[in-house]
Amino acid sequence: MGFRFAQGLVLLQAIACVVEVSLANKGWDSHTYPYNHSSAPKRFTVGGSQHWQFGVNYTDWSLKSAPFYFNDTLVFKYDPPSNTTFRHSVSLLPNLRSFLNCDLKKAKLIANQTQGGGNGFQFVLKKKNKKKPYYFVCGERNGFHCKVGIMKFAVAPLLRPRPF
Ligand SMILES: *[C@@H]1O[C@H](CO)[C@@H](O)[C@H](O)[C@H]1NC(C)=O
Ligand SMILES: *[C@@H]1O[C@H](CO)[C@@H](O)[C@H](O)[C@H]1NC(C)=O
Ligand SMILES: *[C@@H]1O[C@H](CO)[C@@H](O)[C@H](O)[C@H]1NC(C)=O
Ligand SMILES: *[C@@H]1O[C@H](CO)[C@@H](O)[C@H](O)[C@H]1NC(C)=O
Ligand SMILES: *[C@@H]1O[C@H](CO)[C@@H](O)[C@H](O)[C@H]1NC(C)=O
Ligand SMILES: [Cu+2]
Repeated sequence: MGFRFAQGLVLLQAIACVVEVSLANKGWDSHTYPYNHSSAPKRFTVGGSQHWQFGVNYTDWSLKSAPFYFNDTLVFKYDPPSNTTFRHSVSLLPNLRSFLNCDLKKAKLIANQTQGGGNGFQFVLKKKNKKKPYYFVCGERNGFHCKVGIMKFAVAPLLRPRPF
């Protein structure tokens, strides 16, 4: 089930990208294009008002928030460790297979359990990733938050179209 779902996600993202690019290519007539593409990078709070927590569908959130462009910032907000809340963190996984399986063996922790407090942990989508999407997961409980809590999403940033 997880595999089919994630494949669907990748496909949906691909479709979203194609639509976005084909719209952007018509950007010379800004009136036909519903969005105002100012070139300023945007900030996204991951999960919107739900923040980064167990059981929220971040795939859904990312599809609805797309497109993401290079230099946009993702902000992960989550409660610092306490006796009454789940502990979360943010890790990057290296490839689609580890992402589908919530396999943390090669996970790179980018924000520990305390870094989501206050204004949250900020991550800038950099171009150096080139063709590879970013695979974000919560690595807590040895993959349980990723697998069961569905705290995972992929982002493939696009080049921001230049305004004409
Ligand atoms: C796009 O947004 C910028 C900055 O907010 C504004 O100056 C510009 O007039 C807008 N362009 C259009 C076509 O709405
Ligand atoms: C999460 O949202 C995606 C996209 O809207 C959907 O395809 C998927 O079935 C949802 N996953 C779960 C576990 O509800
Ligand atoms: C991202 O921002 C840096 C510096 O703020 C700038 O040099 C670079 O061209 C930007 N990259 C993209 C893809 O917009
Ligand atoms: C949290 O739990 C520990 C051990 O159960 C206890 O010693 C501590 O006082 C608790 N802290 C708070 C803020 O309730
Ligand atoms: C989490 O990261 C912050 C900032 O790098 C650091 O100050 C803090 O000691 C770390 N906390 C833990 C529990 O590793
Ligand atoms: Cu978590």
